[in-house]
Amino acid sequence: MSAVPPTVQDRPAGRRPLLEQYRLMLLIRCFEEKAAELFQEGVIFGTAHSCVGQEAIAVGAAGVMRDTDYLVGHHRSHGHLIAAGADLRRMMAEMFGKRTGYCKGLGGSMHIADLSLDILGCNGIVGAGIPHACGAALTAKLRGTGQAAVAFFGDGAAGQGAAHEGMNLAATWKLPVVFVCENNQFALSADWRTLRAVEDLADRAAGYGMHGEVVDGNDVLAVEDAVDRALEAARTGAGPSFLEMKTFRRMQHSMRTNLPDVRDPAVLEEWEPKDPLPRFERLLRDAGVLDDEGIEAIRGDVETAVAAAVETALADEDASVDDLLPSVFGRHRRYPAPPEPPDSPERELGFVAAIREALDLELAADPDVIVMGEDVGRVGGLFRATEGLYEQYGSDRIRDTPLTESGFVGCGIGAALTGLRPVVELQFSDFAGVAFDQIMNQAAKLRFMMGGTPSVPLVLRMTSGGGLRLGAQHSQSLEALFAHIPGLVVVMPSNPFDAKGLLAAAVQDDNPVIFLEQKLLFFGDPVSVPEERYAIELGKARVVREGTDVTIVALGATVPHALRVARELEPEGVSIEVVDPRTLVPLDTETIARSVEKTHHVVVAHEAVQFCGFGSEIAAHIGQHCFWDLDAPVVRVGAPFYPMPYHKDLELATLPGPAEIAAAVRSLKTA
Ligand SMILES: Cc1ncc(C[n+]2csc(CCOP(=O)(O)OP(=O)(O)O)c2C)c(N)n1
Ligand SMILES: [Mg+2]
Repeated sequence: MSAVPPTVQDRPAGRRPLLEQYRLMLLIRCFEEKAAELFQEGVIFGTAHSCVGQEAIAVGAAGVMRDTDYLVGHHRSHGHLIAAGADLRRMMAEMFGKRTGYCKGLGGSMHIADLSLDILGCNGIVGAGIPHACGAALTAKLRGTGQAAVAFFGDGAAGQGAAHEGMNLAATWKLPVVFVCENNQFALSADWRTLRAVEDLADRAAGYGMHGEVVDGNDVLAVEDAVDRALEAARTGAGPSFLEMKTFRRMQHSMRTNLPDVRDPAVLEEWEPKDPLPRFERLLRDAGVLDDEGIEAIRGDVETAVAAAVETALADEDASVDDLLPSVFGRHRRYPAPPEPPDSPERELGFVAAIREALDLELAADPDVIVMGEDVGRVGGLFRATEGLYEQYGSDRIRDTPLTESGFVGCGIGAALTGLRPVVELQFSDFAGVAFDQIMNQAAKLRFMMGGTPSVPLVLRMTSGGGLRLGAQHSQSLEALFAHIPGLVVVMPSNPFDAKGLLAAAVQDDNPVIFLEQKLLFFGDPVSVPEERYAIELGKARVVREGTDVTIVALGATVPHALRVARELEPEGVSIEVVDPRTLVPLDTETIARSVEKTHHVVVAHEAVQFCGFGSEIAAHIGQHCFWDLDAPVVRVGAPFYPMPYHKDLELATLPGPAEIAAAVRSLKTA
């Protein structure tokens, strides 16, 4: 499996000069030793992971990557960053928690990124960056830029679902990615020999249908050679490669050094003499390229560089609270009021048709918009929301994915980070569970962890709620779960007109948007929808019906129920105002408060389980901020606290409908 690496003499021309490679390896070593020292002194805190012993991989790979190739790191990535040209001072500053740090002190060692150098970020979730590299490679492939992506990860990470999903996706789509597995023998305390059944991790490549190779990761020339060949294959359309770099972690797992080192002493003994730095030094001496004097000069040079980085970073301003909230979301766009819907039955659309029209118009308007998901292509989506788009825009932009929610959501994130606007469909919001790390820890947090710099213009469309007798794993309304995570915009339209305009805004927004399409609305009457492209500003509620006695704040599929209740109770002399928040994050509390000020009575209704549902947040907000406007406690209407049952009657009894909302209104008026 492993190729014969070139010697110093037959090393191909055009590679980074040998002395520069040596200098970079020494620079990384010096940086890491200084960082470990500062950690022990309490100047660096939290956690940081030393790559001492693994420098040849970072330097060898970066040496043959183009400046424009994408780099995705992991938790042990200082070496990758330095080899790719990251600024030492900004790296140190980040670890010191300074505002001048790469992430303004909001991310720390594990999240350093430099998008200007095409370094897409590192990761505190083992294996999670792998699908991002696939997404970046997808951007490169679709744009035909000739760029490739290199993903670094450990032997432990190679076992993660995201790793398998990403690699399968990359191989299936022949994406230009190189997967560099740094097998440093251990995953925290676990010896890699106890974590796999194959001989070498690279053997797994065959299972993905890609080239696999074992590489001596402590030989910088071997690394250069293998990565160069893999990059060439990636660029020429041969698809990804899996390179298993055998290496060794010389330091403890983390700079905290708070755990006993349980590694087998025999392994340490075997690997210590293979330290890549003295090994390269010997090679260069033997080749007559380096001598004592040269070594001293280079050592002095890197020590000065690291000392200068530390000194300047230490004097920098500390991280600031002013950067916290502005780093969570990119600013939402403003839009003029949408056009009036025409008074013509020919322009009436149902919910799904409105979604389809929005997608069509956004795809037509912006070549960066792509649609991905299971069965979104020729079959047109499980609920037909993408029908006809494959025929119109082709398989590059309307992409059927393997069954790999974590893989394709992560791929969407990588594509979004690199300039595309992916609209990813999850057939059911329940399936978000399979992709939850990518949603919760990646899409939602990347911008914040990177100091508020990147935008992640990703839309995750998913059907939500019950009504189709699909049982407990296909019928949940999980909006409260998403709304609880800072960094996610959560949109929940209640009618075709809003669905079209809100989806357009979601696609054009620079933030990750969870777009919830409630199934019960698919069966509602068609309504008049303007033909042209329009967008509805995110964070603006709508007063769907004006009234004076009771406000019903209704979400999604309960809006039509609330309207029905309003009509039915009118003859009894109850005037009901219906407010549809439309977006839960950001939440338009002003419109809600204005309505409460008028009616003094509030019912909050949604299809989701009432306990800890989003209605609790609305009720709490009203209780706290509109208390003196209330004449009675806020009443919540939601589903009981059990999963959705299958039987028709039981499902009906579980879903809150007009009867429950009407009862809640009556309870207020009789209170
Ligand atoms: C999903 C996840 N599980 C567990 C951890 C805790 N953890 C951090 S690093 C690590 C070991 C990773 O091993 P490997 O991928 O081989 O990388 P190495 O640390 O050896 O460089 C573990 C278990 C984590 N950060 N993320
Ligand atoms: Mg490891």
